[in-house]
Amino acid sequence: MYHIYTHNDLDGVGCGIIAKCAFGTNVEVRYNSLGGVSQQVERFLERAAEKGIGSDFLIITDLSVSEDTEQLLQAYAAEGGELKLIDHHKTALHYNTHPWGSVHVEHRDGRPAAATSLLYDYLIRQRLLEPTEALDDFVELVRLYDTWEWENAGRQQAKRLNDLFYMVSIDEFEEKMISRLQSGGPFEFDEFEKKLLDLEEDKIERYIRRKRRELVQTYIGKECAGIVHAESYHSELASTLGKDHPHLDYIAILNMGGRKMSLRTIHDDVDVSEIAGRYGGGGHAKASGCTMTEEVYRSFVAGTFVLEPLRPDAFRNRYNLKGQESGSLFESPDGAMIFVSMEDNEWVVEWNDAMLKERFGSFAEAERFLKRKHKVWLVRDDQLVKWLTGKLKRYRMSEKDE
Ligand SMILES: [Mn+2]
Repeated sequence: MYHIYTHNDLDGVGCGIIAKCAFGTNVEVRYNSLGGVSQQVERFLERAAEKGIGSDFLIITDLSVSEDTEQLLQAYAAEGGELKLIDHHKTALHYNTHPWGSVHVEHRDGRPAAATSLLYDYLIRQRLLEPTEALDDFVELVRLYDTWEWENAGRQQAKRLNDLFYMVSIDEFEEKMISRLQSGGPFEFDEFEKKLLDLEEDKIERYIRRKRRELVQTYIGKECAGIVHAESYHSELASTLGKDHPHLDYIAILNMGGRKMSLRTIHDDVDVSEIAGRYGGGGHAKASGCTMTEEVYRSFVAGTFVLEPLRPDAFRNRYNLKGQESGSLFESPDGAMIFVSMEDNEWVVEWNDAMLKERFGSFAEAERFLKRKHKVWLVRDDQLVKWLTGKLKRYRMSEKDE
């Protein structure tokens, strides 16, 4: 009998689905959260010790176990127990020191790996599963979604697969997918699913529009973080907020009910798995997470509760546009008016009529500085007109005085 312990997200359940395609009724699949797997695996090992080692093959996918459990697994393997840990998380690479560890962040051809795509390759290599067009398609969609590649590749279908996954129960999703994968032909959604998915997309859009107005900004350690509370649609939300506010190092999404925090970044020079690691979590460079410990609660929840949400940049302007050499007008939360313009080939900042001593090589640098340090936003055209009129008035008055 095969026993698969895997994650309860799309990639983890993808592993369960292709394992069932390979082994039929000769496999028992258990879906676990990040925190729950060690205990489950230890229980498996206890049962195996009672039954006598030899009849079972343990496969762990898309998840890491605790150090204690790792040692128990090592002992199990030493006694002849068959097992394999297949994963794609950078933080799991140390399992490769064990003969049963198989952790690869990338496939041999350089594509970023997902647990489902690694397990699929493994099952094919071991001649335990015959590849088909439908299986290839399904595995690739899961991989595209789990590695974020779908965004750049424009593969909306991958995201829709994940949406569908969260719209039905795991059991229902499993059943639907297995029967579709066994029927051959390319992998497709049926008409009913397409309708459901369209409705869901509208719903996500509305949710994100609301959450956009709840984002707060603060420094946690050296990083400038955007923080928002949300229970659903973490990936979509983080990607929208990250693009809205590229000056933020990462977006932290807090789920109080689930006592979890997800971290996401759009930047190549920020590694959120390292940041999650500080709080006992892990994951990928661009997407990671951890449990909401007391420390996390203090810094991210209690420490930011009094903050006002970030104001978005005006986006319908015709005159007050970013990056104009003649200038762009911003406002800060305490009501200061900030004018960024070009002077002698450098970008300079006028803060309530006084020049700041900082100079910048590009508009983007100036904007990043102001947004990170002062949470400024681009004001609407009518505020620019009001500000210019005020300036003109003061200028005339001073001329009269002379
Ligand atoms: Mn995964």
